[in-house]
Amino acid sequence: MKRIVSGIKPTGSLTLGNYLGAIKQFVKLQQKMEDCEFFLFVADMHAITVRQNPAELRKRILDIAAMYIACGLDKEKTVLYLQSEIPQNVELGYILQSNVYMGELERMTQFKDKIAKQETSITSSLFTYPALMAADIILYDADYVPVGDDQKQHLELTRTIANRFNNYYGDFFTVPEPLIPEVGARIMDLQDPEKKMSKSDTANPKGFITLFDDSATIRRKINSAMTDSIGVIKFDPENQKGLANLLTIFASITDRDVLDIVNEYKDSNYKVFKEDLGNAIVEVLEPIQEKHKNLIKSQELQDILNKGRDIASDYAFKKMRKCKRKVGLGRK
Ligand code: ATP
Ligand code: LTN
Repeated sequence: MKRIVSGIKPTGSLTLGNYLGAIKQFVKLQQKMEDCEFFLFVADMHAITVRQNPAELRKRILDIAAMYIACGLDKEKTVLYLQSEIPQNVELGYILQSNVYMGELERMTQFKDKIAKQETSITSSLFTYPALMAADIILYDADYVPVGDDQKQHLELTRTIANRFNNYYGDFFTVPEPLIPEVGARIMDLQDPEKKMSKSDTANPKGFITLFDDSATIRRKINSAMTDSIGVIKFDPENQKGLANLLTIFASITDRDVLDIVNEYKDSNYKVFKEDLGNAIVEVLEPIQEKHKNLIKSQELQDILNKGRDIASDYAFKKMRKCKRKVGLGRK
């Protein structure tokens, strides 16, 4: 049986970008690939690579866990867990740090972008982040890793690290394949379509829609999304970046073809188009929010996380015991 592994960091409220680029893909894959096992986790260890308020972090961890289920993942078929509850993730992360080079980590664009924004107080864990991410994946012998476009480079490095380990110590880890959606892999900021919609970018809340925004807020943010003065509805990511992003969101959230939507609105105007898009988003998010509200305080969610932790832990424990033996650590 093939295994699919992916995670999301609790660094802020989940955005529409996280939903369309990642969670919605998980749900689709689960429906399509029936013979696959799904290991999905909340990457809480990754969140503390930048300062987090402990109470807020704990709340967001559960928010994300509940959101996975509220968005339609099948709780029976999903092994759902918190990264920090499986100590072997960090243990393997350390071994992989010893199998990745400074030069490789320095080339990571996510790291370069984050230091460009943050300027001071860069933690060493932010730098070594890709080694822990590689561990999250190869510890469970993932065959596939569904992620948004921004994670492509990290996945390539994961493959490099896994191959390097296998070449030196003998075949041991499965080398994973990324799965990047055709539409929705890179949702852009609503106010600045040059940059990715990001949940930790709290400076401009009008730039992103969170999965917790109420209907009025969603409609307002879509209505004020940046477009252009051309005024014609067509898909032109070169010259109409903002509109192209909105068309992508529309296509992805409704599972329609971009060109089909362009055709429907080609004689219409931005105002009508935005109103319909706002409604389409609300229609999808409202029931998700309702489910999330019921789950968040439930024993059911705790039970799902306990079960997920036990299954993941069992696999991780066995794999790590063998891994240490391969590397020559310990006494036997
Ligand atoms: P941060 O802003 O803290 O860096 P993030 O939202 O970019 O967070 P994650 O929470 O780690 O990053 O992302 C979880 C998943 O969502 C990943 O698979 C990532 O590729 C995907 N994702 C994040 N932002 C977008 C986006 N704007 N468009 C499409 N997919 C996205
Ligand atoms: N690095 C990712 C989140 C992440 C992840 C993973 C994704 C951590 N570990 C393992 C897939 C598989 C991010 O920043 N978006």
